[in-house]
Amino acid sequence: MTTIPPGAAEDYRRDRYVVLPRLLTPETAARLWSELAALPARRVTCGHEAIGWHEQTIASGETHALLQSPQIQALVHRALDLDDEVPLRLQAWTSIYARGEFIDPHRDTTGAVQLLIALDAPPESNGGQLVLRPERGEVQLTLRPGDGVLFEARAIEHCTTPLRPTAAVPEPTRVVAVGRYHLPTA
Ligand SMILES: O=C(O)CCC(=O)C(=O)O
Ligand SMILES: [Fe+2]
Repeated sequence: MTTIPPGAAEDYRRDRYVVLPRLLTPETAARLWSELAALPARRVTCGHEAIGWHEQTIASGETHALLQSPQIQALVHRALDLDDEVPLRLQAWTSIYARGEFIDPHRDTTGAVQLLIALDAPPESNGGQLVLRPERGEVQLTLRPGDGVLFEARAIEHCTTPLRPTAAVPEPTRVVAVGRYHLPTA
């Protein structure tokens, strides 16, 4: 179901992130979101009402299976330079942003690596870009539904830009599925 470009793991090892355009088709992304949409969501805020979003835990189903698929597991193993036998523990959720919402600059505190897949995204003019600040420079990503990013979220500072209304899309929504892979604890 996934299309991973050759060299993705090597790119990750060099840059601590790699963009995976069309990891899923837009149709698959839309289908996964339509299945997840009914899950219970909890509101998360970081000190300010706009710095907030809704989160859903993904514990089973097609998106969970996708994040644990042999193709994705193999990518994570190669990216992290791990033997195939090393078990990875998956923690998965969606983040859902509405008009005005964003996540401010941070590094995540746990997990060896994160795979983020856009499931729903408004037109570029509505914002919602993912900004990565690796060691050098800054990367602004406008992820379309189905696009993925594998990144070392504990090392790379990242944030999103606020979703802003436009005449065409006054109530923009952005949804990402996130898989966080944990190494076994000793
Ligand atoms: O929504 C995004 O693109 C980033 C989400 C994120 O960084 C997080 O939930 O920790
Ligand atoms: Fe994060």
